[in-house]
Amino acid sequence: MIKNKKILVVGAGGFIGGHLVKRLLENDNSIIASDIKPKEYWFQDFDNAENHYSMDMKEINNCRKIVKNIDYVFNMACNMGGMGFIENNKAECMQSVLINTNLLIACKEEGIKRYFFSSSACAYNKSKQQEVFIEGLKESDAYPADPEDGYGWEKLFSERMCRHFMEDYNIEVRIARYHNIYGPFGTYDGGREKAPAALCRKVIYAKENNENKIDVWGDGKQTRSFLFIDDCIEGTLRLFESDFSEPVNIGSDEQVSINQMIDLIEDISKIKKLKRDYQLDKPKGVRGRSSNNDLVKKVLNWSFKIKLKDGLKITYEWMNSEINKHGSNLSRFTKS
Ligand code: GKE
Repeated sequence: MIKNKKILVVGAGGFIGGHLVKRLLENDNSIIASDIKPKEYWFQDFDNAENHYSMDMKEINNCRKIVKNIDYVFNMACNMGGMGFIENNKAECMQSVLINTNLLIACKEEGIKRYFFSSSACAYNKSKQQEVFIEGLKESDAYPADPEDGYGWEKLFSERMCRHFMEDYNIEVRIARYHNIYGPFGTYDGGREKAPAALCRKVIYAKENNENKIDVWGDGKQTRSFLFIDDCIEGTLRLFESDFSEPVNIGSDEQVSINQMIDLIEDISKIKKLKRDYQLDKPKGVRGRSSNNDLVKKVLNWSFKIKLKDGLKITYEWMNSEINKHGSNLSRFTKS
């Protein structure tokens, strides 16, 4: 794994960015960490990194200021959230294109050797995700282009921007298409939370308040695969060190319906079976999605390890202790 390098992590105050900084610090790297969020909203904040709070990388001057004497850059920053956020904030999501573009320009000017871009399964063509159980999405399924409106278009466009900076200016790029990453230090309330955290939260509240039902968006039959954060970081670092510069899935191929995931969470919480109030008017996204991991196995000789039930248990226990600490107040993980 990368050692003794000077690395810039943009979006370091976010969920994946925070875990990445932790791991890179453990490997004796020197970390410059930046995020648009003020200090109090960083999910994780390490004293032994050089932290830049409230720094907006949509401003090219901020990119130019911070991309100095750096070996590698990880762009983990974008305005994002679960379906509830991305379906209702398309213009906001698309503006993240400025972060990637300005960072790449600054990297080109400074002669940065290698650059990582965090893309998403939302880049895949929607027509391949219309059935409940689908074959896992292969990297080639992003084209012909018809990604998720707003957020997915930004990701697909930015992937191509990376590719052309590599072709024209020799910046080595690495691009991961993440498939619904979850785990401790993720957003679980406030509107940006994704399904694993949202449903753990609902079950925790039902248990604490002796309620017998929860709200579920959609009919519960829609499917996804979810990747635990530790696998995400491992895959990210392996990809970064590989010589593969095309987009690669970093995801799980353990495809489950939302109903099956709720069953797992109920088992973890030891609550009796809850009634499910299916809300068909809520944001649902694609009907079925999973990751095909043939390419990642081939180019990295690696695939995810942590089963959904084990990752959910860790996540549930972490959230339970956070909710006990904060009560019904919104957590600090709610700010963009
Ligand atoms: N967020 C949320 N909250 N989703 C719920 C809930 C709930 O309380 N109840 C059921 N769902 C359903 C949603 O309607 C959707 O069909 C499914 O769970 C997954 O929702 P999600 O986790 O919010 O987001 P998606 O997997 O559809 O999309 C996410 O994909 C990632 C990449 O795979 C995106 O929002 C991005 O976070 C990311 O790109």
